[in-house]
Amino acid sequence: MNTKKISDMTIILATGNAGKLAEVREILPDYDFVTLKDIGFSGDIDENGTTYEENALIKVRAVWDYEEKHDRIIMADDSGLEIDYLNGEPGIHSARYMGYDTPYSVKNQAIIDALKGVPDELRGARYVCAIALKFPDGSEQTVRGIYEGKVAYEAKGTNGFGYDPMFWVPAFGKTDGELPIEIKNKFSHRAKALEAADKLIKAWRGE
Ligand code: ITT
Repeated sequence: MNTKKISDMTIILATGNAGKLAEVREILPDYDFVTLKDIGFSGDIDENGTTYEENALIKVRAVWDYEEKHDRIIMADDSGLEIDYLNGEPGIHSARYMGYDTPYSVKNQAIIDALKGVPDELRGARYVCAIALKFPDGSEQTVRGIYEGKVAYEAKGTNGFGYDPMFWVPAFGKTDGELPIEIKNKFSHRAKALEAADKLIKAWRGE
């Protein structure tokens, strides 16, 4: 991806999710990402949109309203897991599904149990990631990435975060929990959306 270090520029990543932050940093290593904590933002952001893109825009706008100076690009990720057999749920509600504080080991097992006896061809699932960008001139853009998989028969592995132990990636015959993070970060919803976002950033900067 990038070959030169963009040292004169940082990006504010509007997330409180450490798993996302780690992946974003690894996928786009040439940017300097600062977090909500780094800028002293501790407010609650009401993610009341009806699409991933709307929610990602709500997050970047919350940071824009908080910042006095607008001298850095603001980025947000809104993402989720859509399970065909559950009519696309949990979708945009993935973080709050079964309660924010419910451990993912419990959420993952509940989904596997809900699909007990469901054959391979009906176990389709996908991760979706919308990235929103808000540039210092106030302009906004969104991009989306999709990562197709299946609900595993058994949760496996400890890599990644969230639903990864039950997200089966057919091309590798493993769950995201088992796959090395470099592989996930090459093919994932987040990797695809961030690759598109990187192009938009470069275009905005005239590179
Ligand atoms: P921020 O809003 O602070 O960024 P969040 O976790 O609340 O963090 P979202 O509202 O976008 O973020 O919810 C995304 C949820 O979707 C996330 O918490 C996971 O449950 C799930 N998810 C998204 N991408 C994932 C991935 O790559 N691996 C595992 N789970 C993922």
